Amino acid sequence: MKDDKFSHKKYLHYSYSWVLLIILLFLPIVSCCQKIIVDDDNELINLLSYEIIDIFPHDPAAFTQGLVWEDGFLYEGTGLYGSSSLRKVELKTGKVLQCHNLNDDYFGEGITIFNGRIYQLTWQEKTGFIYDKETFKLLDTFTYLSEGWGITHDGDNLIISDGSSTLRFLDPIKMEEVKQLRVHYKGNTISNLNELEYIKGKIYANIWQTTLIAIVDPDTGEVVSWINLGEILISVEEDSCQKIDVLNGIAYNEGKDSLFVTGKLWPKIFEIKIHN
Ligand SMILES: [Ca+2]
Repeated sequence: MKDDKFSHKKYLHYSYSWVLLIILLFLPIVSCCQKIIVDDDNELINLLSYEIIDIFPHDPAAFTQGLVWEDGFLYEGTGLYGSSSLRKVELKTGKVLQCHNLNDDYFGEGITIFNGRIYQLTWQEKTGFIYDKETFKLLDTFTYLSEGWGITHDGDNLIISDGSSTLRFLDPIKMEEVKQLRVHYKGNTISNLNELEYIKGKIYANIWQTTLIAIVDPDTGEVVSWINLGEILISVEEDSCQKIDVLNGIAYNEGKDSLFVTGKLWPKIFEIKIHN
């Protein structure tokens, strides 16, 4: 159905955006479906602080689903039926240097770059695409049983999220599942895991419909610390002339040990430095 262009995800956002904003302002530790343990001061335990070190333009029409930084360029996967794409983007200008549009039947999701190839998931089509990183030529496809949300890799395996609390590790050659990891925090299951980034031995995950990034131990599934980007979301809401969607997109800049973060339909990308 063409009505699917405004997907379930997007419909939910616009229906509840004001409610969510209030929740995020006053109860930053509560997401729509799960409670995250706080201490006596109502603060998240193991919450890391950060500073914004730079701000760059971002295509406000890009429904960001995947973000990677490599060789001085951003690579971005965008979603929505009819608007899904794979892009190579110039950081300082936001200019799209290279673009591959997906067929209208596919809702693009996360991307990762592994061994010179770009892997891109789709939401409910259970189909992944593998491209040559330089040419964006489609090299192969693969299938998986779950929905596709976020993807990254640890140098050995691809790591995929599907909106649940489970991360799936796939052998990048056979494309077979080799491990599942249930993400939890102080005994509580953490679901809605979305865009991913593997950074220095930990898995960073956007938690859909919140301003939180969970930092996950890949061996135990325990969330070892959190980042709350609520202040960034509020600043973008105040500055943007159009409706924006949720925070989504983490890319690691190894050269500066910094993160690029953005969101769906956000006009800006923020470079932040985490204080460990
Ligand atoms: Ca990423």
